[in-house]
Amino acid sequence: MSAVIIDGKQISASFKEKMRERIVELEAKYGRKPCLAVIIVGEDPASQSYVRGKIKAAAFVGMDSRLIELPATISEEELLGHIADLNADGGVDGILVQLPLPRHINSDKVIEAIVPMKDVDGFHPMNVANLWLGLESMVPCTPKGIMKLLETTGINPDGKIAVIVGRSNIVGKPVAKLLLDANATVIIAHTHTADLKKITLQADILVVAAGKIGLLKGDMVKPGAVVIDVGIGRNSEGKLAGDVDFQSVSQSAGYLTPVPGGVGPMTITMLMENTIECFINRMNAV
Ligand code: L34
Repeated sequence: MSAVIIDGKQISASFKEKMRERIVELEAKYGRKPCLAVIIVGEDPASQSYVRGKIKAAAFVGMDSRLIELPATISEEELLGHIADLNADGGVDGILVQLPLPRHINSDKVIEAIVPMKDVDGFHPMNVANLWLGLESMVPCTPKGIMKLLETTGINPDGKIAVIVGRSNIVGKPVAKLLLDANATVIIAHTHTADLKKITLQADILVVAAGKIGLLKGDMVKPGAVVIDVGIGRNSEGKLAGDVDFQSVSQSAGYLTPVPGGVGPMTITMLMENTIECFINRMNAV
């Protein structure tokens, strides 16, 4: 058997098409377009590539964007100054600081400095608390994108066993909450999980966000399971690859997201959606 490949690039293109029309309507209604500000610190090639993707997507859907490129040597204080300026700028609806940040900068402090109303990543403690309480909140882009991929593919998590490998604040924890809200029975596995294979074999839906290229092999997947690969890195041949060993897992899984072209494009597309949401919230607040 061979898995159905979930085409994140195509699904994200159709979402962006709809957003493009939506933004024309929003501009007519409110007199301006949504505006996303992205801060990148340093010159990590992967981060630069993701940020370029974000700016490109903003242009595609017809929103304004600002790219703020800062040197890796910038002080925390100076970075916080840039955030304060963007917080105060009425023309900016969304603020994103690309992670990871250089070691001398405390990312928790940076995340907390972003005013929750412009927190398009949904990383601010206020948004995290609201998400876990089931109150209105900004939902982090990658988890939101994963849920949209499932929905678009016609996969309903209700009553299913969902296993998440990885417990990060950006992916593992929030996607666990979203799957729980969708009535899945959720298991979170991580680096200290004793027998990972035993756990992953139980999954009807498997979300792998471990940050270890090729971690999940075909014999760790129940036949027919839905496998979502959140990992992204370079393999020994220098090619982009995920946390899922595509070759072997595509033999046993029922559905599988590729890397590239799976979760990554959806992350960017959900960022566009969150920026529109912040824009509307702000327009209705004044
Ligand atoms: N603040 N930092 C903040 N917000 C985020 O949501 C992110 N993330 C993660 C890293 N740091 C962040 C991203 O934007 C990961 N991430 C991300 C975004 C886009 C892509 C991958 C990761 C992406 O576009 N991936 C393409 C391949 C891109 C390439 O060629 O390098 C794909 O098809 O998977």
